[in-house]
Amino acid sequence: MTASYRTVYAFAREMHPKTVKHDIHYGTAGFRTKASNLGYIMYRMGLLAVLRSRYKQGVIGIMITASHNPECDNGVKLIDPHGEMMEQSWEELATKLANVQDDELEATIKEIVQKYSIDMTVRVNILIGKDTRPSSPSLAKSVVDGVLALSGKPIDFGIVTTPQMHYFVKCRNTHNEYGIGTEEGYYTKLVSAFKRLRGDKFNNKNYVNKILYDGANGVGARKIKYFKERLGDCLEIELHNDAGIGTGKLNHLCGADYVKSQQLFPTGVPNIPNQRCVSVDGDADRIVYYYNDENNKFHLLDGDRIATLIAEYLKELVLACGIDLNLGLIQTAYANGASTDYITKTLKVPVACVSTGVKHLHHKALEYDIGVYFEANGHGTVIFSKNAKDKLNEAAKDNKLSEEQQQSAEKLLALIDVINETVGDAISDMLLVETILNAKGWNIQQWEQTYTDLPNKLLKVTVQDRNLLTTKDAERMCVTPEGLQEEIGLIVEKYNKGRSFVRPSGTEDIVRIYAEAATHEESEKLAAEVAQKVYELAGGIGAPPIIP
Ligand code: G16
Repeated sequence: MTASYRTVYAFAREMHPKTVKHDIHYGTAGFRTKASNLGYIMYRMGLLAVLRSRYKQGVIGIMITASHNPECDNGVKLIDPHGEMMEQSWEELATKLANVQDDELEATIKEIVQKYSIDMTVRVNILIGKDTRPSSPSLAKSVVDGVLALSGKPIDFGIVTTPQMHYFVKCRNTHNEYGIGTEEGYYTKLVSAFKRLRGDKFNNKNYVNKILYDGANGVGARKIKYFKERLGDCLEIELHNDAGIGTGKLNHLCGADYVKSQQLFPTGVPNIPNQRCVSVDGDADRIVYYYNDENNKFHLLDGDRIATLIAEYLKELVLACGIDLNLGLIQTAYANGASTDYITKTLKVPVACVSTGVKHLHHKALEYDIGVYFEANGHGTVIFSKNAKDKLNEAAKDNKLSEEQQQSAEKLLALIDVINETVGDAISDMLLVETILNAKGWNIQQWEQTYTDLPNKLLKVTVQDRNLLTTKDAERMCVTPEGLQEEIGLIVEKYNKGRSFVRPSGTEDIVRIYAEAATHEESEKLAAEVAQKVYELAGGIGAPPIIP
C-alpha cells in the first residue's frame, strides 16, 4: 500500500508535474481549460477515479472532452456508477486534489482514504473515453497513468461521445441489464427501439423523413455514420461538418452551441428553405433543431422546444394508458419565458427551475415518475422511475385493459429504450423527436406553432475574476458584486416583458448574460445594457460592450 502511494508521487514528479500556479475548479461539467494546462489534472483525476470506484464499489467513467469549447481547450469529467455526473460532494475533493502541490498528493490521498474508509485492496475498473480533439490522446495517457498509480485497471473506449460513455458505465454497473455495454450494444438498443416505434410506414401527413445533420466537425459526425448504416431508409440523415481528427475546426461556426447562442444557420450545411436541420455539439450531448424559411429567415427550435414536444407527447401517452404517473419538467433560468408559460398553462405539467448544469436538472428530475429535463441549449433527456417502468410493464401485459391502453404502454416502453436516461444525448434525443414528429405527422413549422418564443439574446463578458460574481435563486438573482442586481432590476424595468440575469460560466472564463423582451431590438438592447453594468461593476476586461 505504501508502495502505491510512493508511485503516486514519483509518477507526478517525473511525468505529470503541476504546471499551473493558480487554482482550477471542478466547474459545471468538470475541469475545462487550455489543453496544454491539463496534463497533471488528468493524472490526478485518474487517481480520484480509482478512489471513487473503490468507495462506491462500482465502475467509474472518465470522459476527456471540452464539449462546446474551442478545439484548443480540453476537459475532464467523472461519471458515477449509475451513469450520472459525479456526486457534488466529491467535486470539492476533485478541486482539492487538482490544486495541491505534487509533494502533497500522497497526504491528500491518504486523507480521502481515511475520511471515506476506502478499502485500497479492492480491484477496480475505470472506463476512459475521449472526443476528437488533437490533445485528447495524450491527456488520456495521463489519466491511464493516474489509474495505474493506484493499481486500478484502465479500460480504454477510444473516441466516443460523452453520452456513450455514460451509457457504458451504467451498463457495466447493471451487468448489462440496462443495455450491452459496447458501442454495438448502444447502437442496437437505440436503433431497434426507434424502428419498433416507427413501424414499417411513416405518418406522412406532413412529416418528411429527411434531416440535415451538422456534426460540428466532432465525434458526433463520426458516430452518426453507425446510426445511418443501421437506420437505412427508416430515417434519411444527410451528414455535414464531418472533419477528421485535427483537420476540421471543431465547433467553429457550426455545432449546437454556435447555432443556439448566435441564433444563426451554421456554415457547411446547405441552405434549403423549410428543410429540417439539426446541430449537435463537440461531444454530441446537446442538440438543437432549426430551419430557414422561404424568406431566408432563421427559425430555432432549441432545448425548450424539444422539452415541450416530449412532455406533451408523454402526457398524451400516459393519459391514454390510464396509469397514474406524475410527470414533471425541469428547466433553468435560460428557459424562454414563453416555454414555461406554455408548459404550465397549456400542458399543465409542473415545472421546476434549477441552476445551470445537467447534474442539477438530473437530480431534480429523479423526484418524478417521469422527469423531463432540458436546458435551453439543447442538453437534456427523460428519466423514468422504477415505479413508472414497473407499472408500464404490467399495463402492457394486462388483458383487462383496452387494446389502446396496452398499446400506449408498449409505446412508452419502447420510448424508454430510445432514450439514453443516463444523461443528455444528442443522437438519442434526435431519434425521440423524430419519433414524435412522425407520430403526430408534423413538419417543423407545426411543431414551432405550439407557442411563440420571446425574443432573447445571450452575451458574454470577460472579467478579471468570474468567481467574484455569485448568484442565488437558481441563478436568477445576483448576490455579488454588491449593487449589480439592483442595477439589473432598474434596467429590466424599462423593457416590455423584460427579464435578464447574469452568472459566471462554469466552462469558460467569462460571465454570461441572458435577456429576453417583447421585441428582438429590445432584447438585444437589454442584454447589452446589462452587459455594460457587468463590465463596470464586476471588473470587465478588454473592449467594453456596445449598446446597439
Ligand atoms: C456543459 C454542461 C451544461 C451547461 C453548459 C454551459 O455543457 O453540461 O449543463 O449548460 O456546460 O455551462 P456554463 O454556462 O456554466 O458554461 P457542455 O455541452 O459544454 O458539456
